[in-house]
Amino acid sequence: MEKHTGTEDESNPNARTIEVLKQMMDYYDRTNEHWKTIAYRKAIAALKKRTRKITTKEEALAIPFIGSRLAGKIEEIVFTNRLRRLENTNFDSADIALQLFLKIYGVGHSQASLWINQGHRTLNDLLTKATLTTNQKIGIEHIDDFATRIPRDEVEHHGRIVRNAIHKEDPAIEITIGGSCRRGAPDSGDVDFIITKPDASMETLRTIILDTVIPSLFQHHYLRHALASSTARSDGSKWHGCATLPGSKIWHRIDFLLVPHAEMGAALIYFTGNDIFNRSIRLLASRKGMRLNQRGLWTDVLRGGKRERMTQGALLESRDERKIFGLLGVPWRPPEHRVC
Ligand code: DCT
Ligand code: MG
Repeated sequence: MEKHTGTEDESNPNARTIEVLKQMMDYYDRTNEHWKTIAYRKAIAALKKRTRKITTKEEALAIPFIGSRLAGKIEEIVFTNRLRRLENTNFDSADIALQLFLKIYGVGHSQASLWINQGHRTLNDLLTKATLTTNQKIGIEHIDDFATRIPRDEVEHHGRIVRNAIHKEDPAIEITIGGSCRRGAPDSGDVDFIITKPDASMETLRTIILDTVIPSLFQHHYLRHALASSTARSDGSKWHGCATLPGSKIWHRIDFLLVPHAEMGAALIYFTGNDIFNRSIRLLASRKGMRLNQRGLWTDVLRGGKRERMTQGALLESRDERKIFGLLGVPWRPPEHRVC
């Protein structure tokens, strides 16, 4: 839980090795080679901590989490400035297509691999030969839009539009932009709206947002398409869609996350991220015999013989972000320092 702002440390003597290993890790991640991905992630984390350049296989082998094959690759990178295994993947047309298909909104490994196995290699193949859902078509047609980062001033413009529309219906509703924007990023991939209302039931909040605000934002041609929504949970809801700013043709992804006011602390931690920070703070909670999720920090998780969870545990805190840090025994970390 060290402070981290996510800026790459170019002064790290192993920066080039780490850069190449990351590309190799991304390849294994795409091809679903789970254990190799984990091995590379651990090796990269270990190398980042070194203050001296690791040049030989022997030196690499002395580092925890680095096995013989990976150590050989580190030596290869240092001596040749390249990695043959990585270059081979770049010539693999199926891998290139897989990388492309994984960029389509909502498309995961199983769908992308299915298309590859059916012989598709380009977006045009998909549009002309594959059977697509409406969302997949939208994802393909707007693949460049969704990949376009949203500058911070535009994120704020989205914020004003949504805030005005909501406050016209109910000024007591509170709106926070979470995700990368809350972490202070200069641009964002999407806009994550966290929406809550003190002293109101989720049913009330849902009715206002889903039945009134969203239809009105469609009418004003701000919202363009609904991608996904889940309203089944009695304790929260999400709505994912696309929106355009006035005068712009670029479709951006926006999410509305409806959160009970009593759970705002835990929800803020989760929806602020980043994803790696979330993973590490959850791991910390579980090491301390607690459990953190987007609804709260829990304790007394009773486990059975196979470590399966037998009870939910008792709620320790959910309303206050700072109290959750306190209960975990770590200093409060401002959102800007949650970039891992
Ligand atoms: N999140 C997470 N694990 C994931 C995905 C998301 O914990 N696998 C959490 C952390 C961030 C938050 O949800 C919003 O997710 P994104 O919008 O995907 O990420 P972001 O950090 O806002 O980055 P971006 O600028 O790309 O939107
Ligand atoms: Mg985001």
